Amino acid sequence: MRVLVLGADGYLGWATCMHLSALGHDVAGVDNYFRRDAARRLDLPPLLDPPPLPQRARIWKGLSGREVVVQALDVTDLAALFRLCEEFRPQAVVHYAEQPSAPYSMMGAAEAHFTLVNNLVSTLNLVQVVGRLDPGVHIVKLGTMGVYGTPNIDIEEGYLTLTHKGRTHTFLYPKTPGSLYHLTKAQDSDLLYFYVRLWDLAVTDLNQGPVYGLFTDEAGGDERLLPPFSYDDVFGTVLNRFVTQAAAGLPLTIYGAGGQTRGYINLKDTLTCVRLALENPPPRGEYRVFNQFTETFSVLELAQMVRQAGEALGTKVEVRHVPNPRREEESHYYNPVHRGLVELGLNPHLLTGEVLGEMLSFVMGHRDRVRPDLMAPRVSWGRAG
Ligand code: USQ
Repeated sequence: MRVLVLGADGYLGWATCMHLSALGHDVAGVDNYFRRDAARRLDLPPLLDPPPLPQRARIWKGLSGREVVVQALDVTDLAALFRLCEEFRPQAVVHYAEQPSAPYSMMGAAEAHFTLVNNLVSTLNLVQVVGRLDPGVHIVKLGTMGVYGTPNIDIEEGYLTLTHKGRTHTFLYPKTPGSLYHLTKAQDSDLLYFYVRLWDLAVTDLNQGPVYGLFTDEAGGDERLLPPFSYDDVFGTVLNRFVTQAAAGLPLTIYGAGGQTRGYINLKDTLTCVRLALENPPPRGEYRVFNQFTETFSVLELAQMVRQAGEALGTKVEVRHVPNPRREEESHYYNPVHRGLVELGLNPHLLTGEVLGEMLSFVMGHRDRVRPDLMAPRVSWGRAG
């Protein structure tokens, strides 16, 4: 299959390119390097800062003999995306080219504006290009579990069937996002659903929970092929932060009471899920949604697991509650369905003490690079001014 990966430089992008390339697919990857530039501008260096795409593509070719075509390209540039697709003629496109951080989107007006424009225009451009060149191209968009929020009923996989005054209809599951970033992910889903109904596109929306991990089969022992691993308060996700904090002897930062529960997934399983979605495309005219996570945990539970894993390695881990900078429920019902990907063959890597121990040991080996000043949350969800 010819697969185009938009957002190939991010946490998931390059790992996805290698995974698909190793399976024999022809892969092209593009990125505008937003996240790399923003991390530099905001002085938030990741623990691992892999070389830019052309260098990684060369390393991968040396290792595997396989070519991944890479290019600097901004997906909000419609003409550039059109030219690329005309040339590469993808059969499927994996869309990661969105601003991925909830705190970044809540920093101020400029960041909110960038997030809204980037995330919606990139999705709209993809739809326009696919619709015009070949509406049969399968669009696999990375969504987020955060679009659902934390409703007091079970979260279904994408849709909800309602009976109202004796009549029944199936709608997209109601969305209650908790940050501007998450709101844009609800809006890009609506955009896709709209064009699926209009133009009979074939779309899979992967509503993913927070991802953790560093290791992939394809990177092997070559650190230059590992993903950018952020642990700061803007681009780092909670479990990667906790592991880094524990490895560096810093207290774990639980925001508020810590009852916030989310669906988590190992990076390796993300790659499998994307592959499964690509190998099993929906028919044209279907907007298919999968809830992409493997286990649910509260923040408190994660902290306890990291503490235990740290202690097993002889490290004492302190857990600290800090005032929650976000507006979110700290104690709530959470029971999301996640059947679709398991039915397609996902066999999850669960969060065991061993998995945490491996991550901790790796980060401990790089603890001299950890900046303690990047741990406290600095972006508040409060009203501007
Ligand atoms: N949290 C802490 N301490 C920390 C960091 C976070 O208690 O040091 C809490 C947050 O308050 C939140 C939970 O952990 O309740 C998850 O936060 P997160 O920063 O790991 O994840 P989030 O901001 O929701 O966003 C991340 C990714 C995003 C993805 C999303 C999936 O950045 O791209 O879409 O996870 S989900 O959370 O299901 O919406």
